[in-house]
Amino acid sequence: MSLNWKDWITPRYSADAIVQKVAEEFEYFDDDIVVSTYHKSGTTLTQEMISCLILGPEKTKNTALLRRSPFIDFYKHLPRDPMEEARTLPRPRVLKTHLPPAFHMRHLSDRSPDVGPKNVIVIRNPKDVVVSAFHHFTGTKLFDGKPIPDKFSEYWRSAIFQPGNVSHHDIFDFNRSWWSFKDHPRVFVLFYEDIVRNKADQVRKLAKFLGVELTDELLEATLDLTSFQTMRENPNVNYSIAERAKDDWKPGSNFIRKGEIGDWKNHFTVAENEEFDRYIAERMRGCDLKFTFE
Ligand code: PPS
Repeated sequence: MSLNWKDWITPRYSADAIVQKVAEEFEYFDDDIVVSTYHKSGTTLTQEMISCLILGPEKTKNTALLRRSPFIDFYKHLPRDPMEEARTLPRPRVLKTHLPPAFHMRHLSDRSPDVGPKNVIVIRNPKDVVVSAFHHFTGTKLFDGKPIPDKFSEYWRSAIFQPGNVSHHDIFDFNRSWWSFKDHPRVFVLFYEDIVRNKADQVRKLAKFLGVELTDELLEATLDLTSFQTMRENPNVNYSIAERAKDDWKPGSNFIRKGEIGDWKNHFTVAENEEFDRYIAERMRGCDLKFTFE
């Protein structure tokens, strides 16, 4: 699976010049950790887990997420360019992107075990991703340009069958292309559903990949700070209650929304679900990546 970054459809949150800069110029260090996900797949939760392990629970608790873990391909509505923000951070840095491996080929093409940033990928089943994205995109006032369909039946078809239409590129290309790097020594793939089901196990694996000594105390603090309830109530993580961003969210919507596996069952009709299942089977043919739907 190879996707050239120039074929990527720039999502609405970014701009062509920004993604080009990430692909060609942004300077990474070998001790960087880059969380790369298709949107709504558990990015924030994973950033929080890594932040606890690398930056420590105190800093994680008391600093706004965007200040300690910049979203480098994002450019809208921020007082500072996130790539600039990243340049000023002490190392090791914890960075976020929503970009596929094609954007990281400057370092991924080197397969030496100690060269290039460590890449943590999070994959979530596409049905729950599309549900989560629907609530995010219809719940904020941030997405200008072409209207976002406010009926779920229109939204999911648009998001899945016309990538780039509502915002992002194709979810199958994205996940298949990262999955093809799963054995790369600097790549670690996590699944959202595994984190929700057994976070302690995933934190242990993550700590091993990151080379962090995980004491019982650190594990405990990480689990506490990344519980759904704690993250929902934390204005440093939840944009819907953060002083600077809360006005962008419509009443009743929440960035840290439900945090469950299988909310798609409350959104798709039986016929829509069958249609989506057929499409998923077609798009995942020949790939051993398996999604968890329930
Ligand atoms: S984004 O906007 O792309 O960065 O969103 P992302 O962080 O990738 O995904 C958001 C979804 O993750 C859920 N979430 C959590 N689930 C379980 N536990 C914790 N602690 C947690 N924190 C965030 C969040 O609620 C979104 O999923 P939905 O299904 O909408 O609830």
